[in-house]
Amino acid sequence: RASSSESRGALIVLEGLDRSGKTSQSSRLLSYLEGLGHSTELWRFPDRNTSVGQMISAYLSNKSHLDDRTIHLLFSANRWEKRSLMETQLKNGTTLIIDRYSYSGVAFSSAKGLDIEWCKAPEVGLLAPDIVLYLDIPPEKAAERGGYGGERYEQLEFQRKVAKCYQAQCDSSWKVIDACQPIEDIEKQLQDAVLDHVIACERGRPLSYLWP
Ligand code: Z5A
Repeated sequence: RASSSESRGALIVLEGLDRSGKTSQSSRLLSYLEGLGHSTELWRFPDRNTSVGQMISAYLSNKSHLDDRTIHLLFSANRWEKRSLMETQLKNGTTLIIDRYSYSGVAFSSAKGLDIEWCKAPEVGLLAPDIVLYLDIPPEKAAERGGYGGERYEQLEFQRKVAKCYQAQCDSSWKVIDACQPIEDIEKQLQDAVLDHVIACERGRPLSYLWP
């Protein structure tokens, strides 16, 4: 489904395992697009600043315990509470770089054994990214980077399952980048991958909705 064909910002999503480099690369991409004169913002999910986000944060830091389906729906609600602002900003011409989105929701919850279609259902109707940049790293390599902290999902065995659940979602619309390359090489590849999308959105590519 598609709507209007007005000029707008692009919705760029970065996905990948913990420590794959999403935070580092999102900031670099932000500087690049801003440097070219494109109005750009960097967002991340979970957004821990909202009341739902605070519940998620308590869960991730093991300060609270929630049923697997309950936390899944909270992650989704955290995206829904930002959806209208997301649409407003895109229609204002601002490109959004988003560090994690619905694909994280589906990957992490289905890695726990929840049915993938059940996991995808609450995401229906959220805005679809113009491009998903997947930073691909073997879980063992990611674990070697900076060490895992104490958050709930930061365990090698679980990250292996998450990697498989990402693979199950990957299609030809994803740009898969080898995240074991030097930071600057990845940065350049991401720049090359996004520019056409930013321009196509400026020229009026219609918004689309999950799941396209
Ligand atoms: N979650 C969920 O279950 N459901 C959902 O719907 C959503 C999320 C949205 C949130 O974590 C947790 O919530 C997450 C998924 C789950 N759990 N896990 N695991 P988060 O978003 O707060 O944290 P994170 O995404 O895992 O971020 P991170 O640990 O900060 O990783 P990162 O952003 O991908 O990597 P980084 O900080 O850019 O880099 C990590 C280190 O590697 C750092 O020292 C860098 O300097 C280094 N690095 C980066 N790139 C390279 C290269 N190319 N070579 C060498 N070293 C590098």
